[in-house]
Amino acid sequence: MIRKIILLLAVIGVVGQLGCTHSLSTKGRPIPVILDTDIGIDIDDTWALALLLASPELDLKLVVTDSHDTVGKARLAAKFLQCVGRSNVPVGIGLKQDDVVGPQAEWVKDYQLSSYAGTVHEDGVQAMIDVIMKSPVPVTLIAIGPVPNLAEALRREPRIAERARLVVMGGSVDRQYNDKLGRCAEHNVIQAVKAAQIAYGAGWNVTMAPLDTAGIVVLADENYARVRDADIPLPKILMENYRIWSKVSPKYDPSCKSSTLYDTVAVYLAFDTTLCDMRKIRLRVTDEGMTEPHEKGKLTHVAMAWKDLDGFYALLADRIAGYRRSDR
Ligand SMILES: [Ca+2]
Repeated sequence: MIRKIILLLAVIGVVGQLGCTHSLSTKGRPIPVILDTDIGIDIDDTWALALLLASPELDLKLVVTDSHDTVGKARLAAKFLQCVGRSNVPVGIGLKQDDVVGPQAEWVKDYQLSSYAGTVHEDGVQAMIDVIMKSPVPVTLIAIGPVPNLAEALRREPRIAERARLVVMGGSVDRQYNDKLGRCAEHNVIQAVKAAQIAYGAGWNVTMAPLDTAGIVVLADENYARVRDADIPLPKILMENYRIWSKVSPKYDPSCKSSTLYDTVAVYLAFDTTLCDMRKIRLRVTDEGMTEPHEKGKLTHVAMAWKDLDGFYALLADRIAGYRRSDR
């Protein structure tokens, strides 16, 4: 009887809406993904990593650190993965630019990469290429920072564009939510404009979470409280990092709400898009770092607005607050 009801619901599309998170997985199998992240600068990368680990539609094959001190960032990613019981995930060190780790450096001051139980790739760009080229199914590359690693990977092995798709947090397309600013040169683009021009314009399928949608995500109220108060490792370690990070960014108060969680939207778009108003727009990255519509631009799937932002908040809280390693 229950099966009949489920079948009936499926036919009329109700299951598709309630259980909408499987819409992009391949034949029910988790989607292989690589996370390219500047974790440590803003805290939202850590939230995004938490959401990714707590999303059964996604199979995290590799985390590669991008921008600034990629070695320090690899220590941060590795310690986080280890603390939440996911040291099965390899960590790759991306192209190093400087010695800046960011406000979460305090959390890893005594942690050595050599103590990571999982694999550490000294050449994270090559590891990224290898995962993509060896995968029997297309890999989804989730980029939540500036993208020098991606530009370098495309330079070394252009065929990755045929075997991967890109989901990126970056850009600002219309930004109607803030009339004062209008479209602007978004951080991840302006930090490495040439790389963004190469990666956002490459031959792969590109999905974008621009500021228009990613820039208004702040978890608060009951949904935030569930994550803050959850007594299991993933949310506890996340909150530990948020409290350390907020010492350097005191305008954020971990007792009542999150900071802006830009990067979580890119992770969400890697497995589902139904909560967003998606548009196909030809975009080009200008030398000034703008992502503007242009007739010769790259056809991009852009999350232009939220259809159900409250639904996304509930998903974010449900997953992070409810994550247990044994669920995987
Ligand atoms: Ca980021």
